[in-house]
Amino acid sequence: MSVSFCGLELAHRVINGSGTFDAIAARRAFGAALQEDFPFAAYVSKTITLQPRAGNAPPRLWETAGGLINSIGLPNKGLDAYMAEDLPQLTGLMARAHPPEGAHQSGPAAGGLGAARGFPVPVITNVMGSTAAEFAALVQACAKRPEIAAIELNVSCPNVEAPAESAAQIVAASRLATRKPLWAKLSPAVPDIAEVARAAQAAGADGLSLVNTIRGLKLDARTLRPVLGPGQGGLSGPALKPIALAAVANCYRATQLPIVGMGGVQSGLDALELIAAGARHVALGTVLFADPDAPARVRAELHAAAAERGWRTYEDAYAVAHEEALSVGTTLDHRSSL
Ligand code: RRO
Repeated sequence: MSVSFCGLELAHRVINGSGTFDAIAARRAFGAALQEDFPFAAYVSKTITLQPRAGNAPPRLWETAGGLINSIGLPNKGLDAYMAEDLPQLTGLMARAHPPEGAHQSGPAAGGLGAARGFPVPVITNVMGSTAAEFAALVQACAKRPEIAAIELNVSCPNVEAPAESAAQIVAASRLATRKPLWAKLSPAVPDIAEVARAAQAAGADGLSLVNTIRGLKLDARTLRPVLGPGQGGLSGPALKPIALAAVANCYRATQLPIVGMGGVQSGLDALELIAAGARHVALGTVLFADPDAPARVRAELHAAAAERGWRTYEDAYAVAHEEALSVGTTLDHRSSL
């Protein structure tokens, strides 16, 4: 049984966060083995802009207590080269990508927490413009390509100046340009993310990606000057997890839109927490830099963590954080009898 997200049929619950896994480079490094054992249920591209961008001055990364600060600066070859060069490669790669044999278990994994067989991996293209009109132009170009299953609007990069228009205005302009599923990737650095999510939903968003990184600063211990080339960057990793959980919980309550939860997921329990807060899928990001085996490990741990609680299906875990608290001791009995 596949699991549905905004009309896409996905093999399981774990995908990648935009910009944290380069599938074309991985294919080059690992060959066909990558396809036989593709780690994600959907593939989200690095952010694409209208024009090519070189990215920010180095250094671009700083590992900090509890996470990573990046100021990558959206290096990408631009829309035309993405469409002409990368998309055909990604499509070929994903059409033949299937989850590993061993992942198709029954038992506690069945019914939505396990992986379905034989589903191609949809390509989600992440785009960013500097105005709503630029977003709409990018989306219009994506709309023409049947290989693109859905579009993620990056309205939340901490490393560039935000467009003058609101997230809702960007979604509204983009909505006019496509009937494909549109996800808005939101920043947690706002007073009330639920309000932004509600406005994005009213403007036509089909789903939400929560959350992007939050701006952080690292100073050199001796000079007390910024370490990263451009000064500040986006903080990701475990330090972001409580922020992501609150964002997912608040946006779930406000909109009931399908949510991809992300931010500091290192383990299956982290993933289960996001699902309990209201995420339908979970994305891995920073953990991939330290542990390339994280996708399979996180999925196995997710199944185990659900089974430990007597949860046999995904729906048993979905949004339980919003249910009235049960007294300790009755929780497991109550759940396992469902
Ligand atoms: O490329 C980046 O610097 C970047 C992007 Br587009 C983003 O959305 N989030 C982030 O932390 N870095």
